[in-house]
Amino acid sequence: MLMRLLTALMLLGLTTTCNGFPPGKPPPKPADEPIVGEEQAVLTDPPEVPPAITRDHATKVIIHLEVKEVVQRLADGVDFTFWTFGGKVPGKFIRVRQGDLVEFHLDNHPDNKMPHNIDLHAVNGPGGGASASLTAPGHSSVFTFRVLNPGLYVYHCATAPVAMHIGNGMYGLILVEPREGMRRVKREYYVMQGEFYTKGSYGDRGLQPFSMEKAIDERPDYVVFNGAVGAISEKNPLVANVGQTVRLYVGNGGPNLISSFHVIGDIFDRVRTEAGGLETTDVQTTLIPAGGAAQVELTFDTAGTYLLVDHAIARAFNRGALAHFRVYGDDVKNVYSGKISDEVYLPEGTQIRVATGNAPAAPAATNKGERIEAGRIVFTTNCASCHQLNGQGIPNAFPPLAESDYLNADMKRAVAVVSGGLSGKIMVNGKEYNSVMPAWQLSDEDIANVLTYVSSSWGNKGEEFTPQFVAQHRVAPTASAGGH
Ligand code: HEC
Ligand SMILES: [Cu+2]
Repeated sequence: MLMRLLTALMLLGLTTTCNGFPPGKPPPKPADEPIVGEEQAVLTDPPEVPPAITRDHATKVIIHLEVKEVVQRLADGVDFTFWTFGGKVPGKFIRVRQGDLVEFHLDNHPDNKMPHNIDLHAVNGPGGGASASLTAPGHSSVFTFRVLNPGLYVYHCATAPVAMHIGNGMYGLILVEPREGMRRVKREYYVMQGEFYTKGSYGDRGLQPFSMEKAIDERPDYVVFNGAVGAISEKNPLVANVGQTVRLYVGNGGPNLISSFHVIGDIFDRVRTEAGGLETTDVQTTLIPAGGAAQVELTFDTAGTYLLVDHAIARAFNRGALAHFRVYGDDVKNVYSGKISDEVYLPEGTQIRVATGNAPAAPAATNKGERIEAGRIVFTTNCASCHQLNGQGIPNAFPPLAESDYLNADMKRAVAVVSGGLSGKIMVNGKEYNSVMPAWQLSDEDIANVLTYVSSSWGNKGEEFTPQFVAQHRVAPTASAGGH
């Protein structure tokens, strides 16, 4: 009986551990494991992750990480001076094995203006490396540490003012594989949230300086994944096939906000909460503290585009915390049918909803340039949620205002649409829309400004609408607003 059990165990490969330690003896403590050989770490930019570790022994891992201060895109038309670990935000992904001895070189590029350092949460030792690595521009510091705990750890700059260094993008992740290895999955990605505080508000163009005041007040203008609005966009999504298991290494650099990390349209099969040793299952939204991480695994069950968001939802739809995940393969209809039918639902007597709130009295525009500038603000606050900041609308739901033949054909009708609302079938650029646009309680001035802005943007005709013109052609909001 005992022999049979032993043979069965041997067949299963359970009598030799996969971490290379002989059976029958407790393995050495990670700090006491013999170091065999040395190697240069493979570091990757987001969203890539270095290859899994196949070694069954500890080694000396040499890491060179270069700090670079670079001007890069934060959003369309918006640049920012990022301080980076390796040229991108977040910084290079580092992957080591528990028991390894890391020889860390922090190189501060001579063109940089600031001293920097690094605090790795994977370090056991005061400051996590911070004081040992404080480095002036044009210098390089070296320190070593022994990797004792497995897990996924944030690293960040800890030079004063810390909120400024982290707030300029100085963070990344280091993965410590446990000695017994990790479950292999088909795909792995590196995603890290962080927020940005700029002098101007969301979308204000040009090179935006960092705002220390907003950082201290925790009032970010941008909350993004991988360093920019749209870093993981529809054009540049994460990808997988239906049925493949995907592991996401998700970090939150902060500096201040916590993330309610969620994937719209899928459930995390497994989550290592706070990237610790505890694995939990069937999670919808996982909380990632500032300076923390989570390791999530999911399998998409039907094809399509899924969205990664911070479910503190204004951040996703108004501040940039949105990423695209494209899943290829079959539409599995018994899992998800997709839209079966769509009709407008307007019960008898329903009025088109009128947006409430009094339009604030702003100083009147005195020329077309001022009108466009004022109209841009009216647009961002009242129209962009449906027609989108770039005027492209949303297919099948909100028509485009960009190069809109409907808009350009008739100025009076445009005034009627915005003042009185619109419902029923319309054709815009050859596509049919059959929906409802609410009437807007906006002043003549605001309607004139927003229509002048729209007309002067995205390839439209460039007409100027005056408040007098709006006053002549505005209509009262009614349910039949679409009839003119
Ligand atoms: C709640 C979503 C929503 C908001 C917000 C919104 N619209 Fe619309 N808009 C629509 C829909 C839906 C239609 C199409 C209605 C239909 O199918 O009859 C539309 C149609 C239009 C059209 C005519 C079609 C075209 O593409 O040219 C214009 C012009 C327009 N909107 C301008 C605006 C302006 C300006 C604002 C801001 C003051 C605004 N909309 C805010 C949903 C919205
Ligand atoms: Cu720094």
